[in-house]
Amino acid sequence: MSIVSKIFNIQGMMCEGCVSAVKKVLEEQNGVISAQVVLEANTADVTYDDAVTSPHVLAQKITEAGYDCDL
Ligand SMILES: [Cu+2]
Repeated sequence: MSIVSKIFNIQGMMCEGCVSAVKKVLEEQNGVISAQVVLEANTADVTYDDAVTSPHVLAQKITEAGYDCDL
């Protein structure tokens, strides 16, 4: 188990509702401890256990929620 943080760049968030949606999707994933989503910066700072999940999985979930995410 190794706790790490990574900042994801997200495109397509227009309001605080989007921020809440992205935060919820991320925090529902196994291994995610917390997600701080910032609308103005178009970022999500995610703290997760990299033995359980990965940036690839998390970016995929953000994409499935309807936003664009570059790693
Ligand atoms: Cu919105």
